[in-house]
Amino acid sequence: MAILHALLIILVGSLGTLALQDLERKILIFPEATNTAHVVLRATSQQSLTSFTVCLKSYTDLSRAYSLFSYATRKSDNEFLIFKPKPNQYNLYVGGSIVTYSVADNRVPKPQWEHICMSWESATGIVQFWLNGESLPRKGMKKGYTIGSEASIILGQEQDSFGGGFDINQSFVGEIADLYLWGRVLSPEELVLVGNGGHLSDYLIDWRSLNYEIKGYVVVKPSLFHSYRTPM
Ligand SMILES: *[C@@H]1O[C@H](CO)[C@@H](O)[C@H](O)[C@H]1NC(C)=O
Ligand SMILES: [Ca+2]
Repeated sequence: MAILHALLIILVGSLGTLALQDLERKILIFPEATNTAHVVLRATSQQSLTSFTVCLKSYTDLSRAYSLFSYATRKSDNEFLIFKPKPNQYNLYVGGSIVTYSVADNRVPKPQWEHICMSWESATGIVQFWLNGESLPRKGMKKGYTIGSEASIILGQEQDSFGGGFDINQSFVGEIADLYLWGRVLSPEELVLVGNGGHLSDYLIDWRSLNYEIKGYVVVKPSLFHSYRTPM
């Protein structure tokens, strides 16, 4: 009985922090710069990746560097990382290698929601990057590589070790929404669908059925997308 009781406490305790939730029309707010606050994401299955597509929306007025999506393995903290060193630059890391995209700084006169999708495939190494529905020139890296399966996936902070090594100066401050990950490269038609808020299948991470855990000061709120004219 005592053992059962203890088990129940452990179960209830873990359910208290672990949620599987439909976040449609909701966003995560990272209200302030810290080297602690973050969200841990768990994929629907732990698998190594020879291709992926990741999409997310972000809204921030940061002008310093920050991380948008940090997927670390025990071997490589930058195994799969989307990092913005400055407002007009997007870096995608795979297996510690990097592809950089520079775009016009279009934050003036005010910050805008940014919808990004990035894909990579091991067979060719080709990286695709869509910013607000427009594709940028394709580049490539890490042909033949396989992304490790045992991952620590974190929003709000950039990992320099497995699940940690955060730097306040690379923390995200602002709002993140509609994060999806697939273990394949989406077709252009599927990307249009995703851009228009459509729902696909075979997610590894699905915003509408999200396995996540909030650590520290991160808040879930309804989105205010309707206040903005950007077609999200
Ligand atoms: C963060 O940036 C500030 C201002 O540039 C600097 O003073 C501080 O040392 C940095 N902190 C860390 C942990 O790098
Ligand atoms: Ca890192």
